[in-house]
Amino acid sequence: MGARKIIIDTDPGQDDAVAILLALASPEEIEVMGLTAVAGNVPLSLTARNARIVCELAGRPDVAVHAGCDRPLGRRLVTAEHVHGETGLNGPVLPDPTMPLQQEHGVDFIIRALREQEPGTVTLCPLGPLTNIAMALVKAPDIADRIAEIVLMGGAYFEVGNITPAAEFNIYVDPQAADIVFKSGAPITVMPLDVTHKALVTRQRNDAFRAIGTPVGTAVAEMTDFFERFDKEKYASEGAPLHDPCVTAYLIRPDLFTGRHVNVEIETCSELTIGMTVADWWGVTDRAPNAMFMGDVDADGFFDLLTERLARL
Ligand SMILES: [Ca+2]
Repeated sequence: MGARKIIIDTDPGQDDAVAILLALASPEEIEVMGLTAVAGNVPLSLTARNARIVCELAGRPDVAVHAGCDRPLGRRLVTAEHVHGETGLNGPVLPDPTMPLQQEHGVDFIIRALREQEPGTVTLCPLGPLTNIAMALVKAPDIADRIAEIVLMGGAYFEVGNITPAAEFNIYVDPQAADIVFKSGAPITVMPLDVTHKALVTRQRNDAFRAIGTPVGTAVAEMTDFFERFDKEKYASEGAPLHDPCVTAYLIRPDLFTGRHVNVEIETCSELTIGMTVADWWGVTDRAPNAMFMGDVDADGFFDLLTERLARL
């Protein structure tokens, strides 16, 4: 089996950066067709810049980076500088990117890539709010049947919310977009907080990144050091959750994750619970399953994979 063709849709974000690095370090399993930036953790001008910084850090200035949507479909943009810092990539000192941003809009790139490739061969990997993916589905409904799989980080069930008591950040920022994606009929695999809150960067795991001894290893250690300060205080946990790399790790080692194929619907109306991922984990409705909703990860296996692969860059 050849490498899976993927498009990473992203709002870097330190954990997005690690997810991208893991993908670029794994050419046997993953062929990165391009990156599309979206507004999320920080505004679009910064996420489009950060995506290029990460490609250059990986020694891959040839990767096509496209800017996508600069705001959610129907709501005011909410960002997360309080977690990720003013630039979104606070922690390491990294040079300004010199590689170009592509002229083509990220949404048009997604549509074109899905139409040009054989149906069922392109996987979308959203790591931020789902605005670009939803826009592509609205603009070109024919692509829904051509998507191999959407593997996304977002939502929560048992862990409930991290930006409001009921909602996870990516889904909360653009619940209308999430609603479109979950109703699209495309095969969906979800890495919710239930999984990512088990992928904690402990001191020992952070030391392992640093011990790689390369610019990538050092940068990843400094990135995870940075957001750890916020998360350790918030959750009183032994380390910060490394959310987005669960998506790219799944493409390499799906056996590290377990979950249930269930119905997931998005709350789009209630101001109290907007952005909540209502997952029918216990099968108490007759609503048809539309997503593989993950619930657990082999965290040691995940960090072993991450450290081994990052050392290649
Ligand atoms: Ca992200």
